[in-house]
Amino acid sequence: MERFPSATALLLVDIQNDFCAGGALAVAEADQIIPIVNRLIPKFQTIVATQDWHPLNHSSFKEHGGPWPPHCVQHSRGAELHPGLDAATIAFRVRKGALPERDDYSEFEGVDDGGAKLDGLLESRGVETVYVVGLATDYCVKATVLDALANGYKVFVFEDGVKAVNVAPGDGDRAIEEMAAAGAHIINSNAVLDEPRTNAARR
Ligand code: VGL
Ligand code: ZN
Repeated sequence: MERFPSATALLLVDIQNDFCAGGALAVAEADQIIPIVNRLIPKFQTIVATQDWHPLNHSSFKEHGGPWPPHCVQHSRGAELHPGLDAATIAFRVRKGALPERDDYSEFEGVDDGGAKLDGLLESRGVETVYVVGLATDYCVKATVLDALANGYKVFVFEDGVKAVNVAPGDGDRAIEEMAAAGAHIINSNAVLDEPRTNAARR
């Protein structure tokens, strides 16, 4: 099976229990991306997984004046990556949102366990192109994609590998349009996965 070169990264944005079914901030249909992401993972040599990673007193939580229910609390089960994710080949793990007073949606604000920032980690592998999947389309995916473009990366977003919160109906669709307008390529996972060969499709 052909893989992308190591200079092409797959970014798994916040695929965490709290954003999936039964989670504190469950995103509709979030679990549907898991099998798609697991089919994409073997295609990449450089995989980065990110986590929303909030302290209990985070300012984005309703009881502290923010818009969200408490979610992705540091070291909680809700903050763990979805257990269905094939996580063995993840090269870097980046966490963001750890400061109580500010809410970071972009993973470019995140750091790994050693304090290294996402941009530096990608640079260490010579990454120039990023493919993006994850949660949520209208928040962390969008902010991360716009930052990636601003930082000079070539960016692809799998439209079937992202799901939106849709606080207002259409937020997810508008986020996709915004990312495309900024220069992101919006593609379907079929574009990089081997097409299932049915008799009907082969003539
Ligand atoms: C996110 C809402 C609150 C996200 C994080 O990962 O998209 N959304 N915190
Ligand atoms: Zn959050």
